[in-house]
Amino acid sequence: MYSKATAYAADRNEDKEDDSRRYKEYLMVFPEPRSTENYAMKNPAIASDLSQLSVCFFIKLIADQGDQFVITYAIQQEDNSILVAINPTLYLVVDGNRFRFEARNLYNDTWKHLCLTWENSQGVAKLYRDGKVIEQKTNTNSKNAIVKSGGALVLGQEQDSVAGGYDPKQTLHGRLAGVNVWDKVLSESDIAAQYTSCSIPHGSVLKWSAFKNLTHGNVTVEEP
Ligand SMILES: [Ca+2]
Repeated sequence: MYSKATAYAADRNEDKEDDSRRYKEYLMVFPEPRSTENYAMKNPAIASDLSQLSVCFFIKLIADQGDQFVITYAIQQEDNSILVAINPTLYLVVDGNRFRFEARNLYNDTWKHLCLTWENSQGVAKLYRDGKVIEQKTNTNSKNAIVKSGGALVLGQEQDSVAGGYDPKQTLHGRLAGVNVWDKVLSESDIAAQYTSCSIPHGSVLKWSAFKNLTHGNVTVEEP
């Protein structure tokens, strides 16, 4: 017998299977209503200055709701030291310098694996989706820029001061897993391996396991 209830249960099971396949560790749910109370924060987060970096994560977004900030890193001198935001395309900010990518289809309620890399010799950033590089952007203002150590890294909110200045219209609503940060540009094969094997090496600068007990408000953790 086919009913709405069994169809719903089947969908839920598929969702669960998909989630646990992707996230052997755990995932974080950023619920509605969007609120400045809902975030995860590591403060201080980065121990050494960075002249290059890689940020990778899995994300599942349901709808375009304007600005949704995934990751923000703020220091005293620069509240936009690192930003990863989606509205409706993805943009990266490094030390106040913006890279706007053009990839679409980020909202269809399926998991995406996204990686961003940046280095300060050429001021080049790359966006990877599901293990493949899809865009490269140059911002020459980011040449020689440095991401300074000692700031706060927040998941799900946009900081206008260190660990504060949040706006409910910039809050993340969705699911997040496997957020890791490295102090180097990962190779294309490293990133492809993360996506295909779903095994996430721990970031050298920040690793996902560090955030598990750092949630606030109604952000919840789901384990496989
Ligand atoms: Ca800001």
